[in-house]
Amino acid sequence: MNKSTNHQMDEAIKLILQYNNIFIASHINPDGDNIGSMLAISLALRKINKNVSVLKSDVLPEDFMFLPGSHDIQEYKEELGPIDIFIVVDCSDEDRLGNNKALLSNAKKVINIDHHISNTMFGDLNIVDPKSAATGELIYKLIKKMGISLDIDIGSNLYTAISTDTGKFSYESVTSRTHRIIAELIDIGVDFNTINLNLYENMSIEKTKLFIQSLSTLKFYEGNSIVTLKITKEMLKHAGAKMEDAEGIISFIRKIESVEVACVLKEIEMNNIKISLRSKRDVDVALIAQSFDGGGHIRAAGCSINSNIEEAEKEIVGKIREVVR
Ligand SMILES: [Mn+2]
Repeated sequence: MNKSTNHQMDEAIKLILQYNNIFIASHINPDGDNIGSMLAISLALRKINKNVSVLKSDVLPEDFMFLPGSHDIQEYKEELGPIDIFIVVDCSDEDRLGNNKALLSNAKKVINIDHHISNTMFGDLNIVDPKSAATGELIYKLIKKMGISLDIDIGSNLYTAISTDTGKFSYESVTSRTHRIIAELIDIGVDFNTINLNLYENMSIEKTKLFIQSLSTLKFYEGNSIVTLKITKEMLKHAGAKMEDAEGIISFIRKIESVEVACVLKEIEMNNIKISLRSKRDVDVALIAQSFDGGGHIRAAGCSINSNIEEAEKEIVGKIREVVR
């Protein structure tokens, strides 16, 4: 974290100490870093007697409902009172707040805490550090700097935030600092074994059935360096699954040894296909996604194509081929 980010954090602490009614919101399609960061800071601020409201901007995946504090997450309503400070975590731009975007203008002050390089700096204060492996690392630092003691509930949320955003501490973004934070969480007694069981060994039968069905659509191109997989509405119906159950299948097919680019096509509607892309070593999939008005990171990106799933597959494979060759 550089000097100016440090300064932003000091200013944020002053504001938090000065005001009482603090709102914290998730983003749309919330992930482990988003939910874990949000819950960790909310539990910490309650320890210093702040009036904290934790808001959801979208449906929360069931997988995270084991987290301490998760049952206090609610939808915004006016009865919650005035918004002194609105803290937004792991959210690269205002649109990711969904309906809660409107609250930005109701708040006296907005504190934006994130690690996406693409963050639009929409806050009054912006604690944005692309070098952090997870927003959870920044939340850890903020809590420590405020002198609030970590406990198992806060620690379990921080562990979840950092573990899920780093592929279980394996991505290039991980530093020795990441491991030192985790070491401290283990020292205070965070039950990482149970958390890992909840996060990673908890696949429903419906999801399992969806995986099995969708694997029959695997197709390989360019000497097995490109792989595609399709998930249709028909498959969901058959498996009794939801589209969110497709989460994780792309990292599974990227594991295939010859694969450089993995592509999953999801049929949201007949002529609305959502495409996820992952690469392993050389290909910048963000560039591929951008040519279909999508975006993302070098190793993980996405876009949409408005045609049927077969057509969409042809189009995206054509584009990937240009890059892989
Ligand atoms: Mn994150």
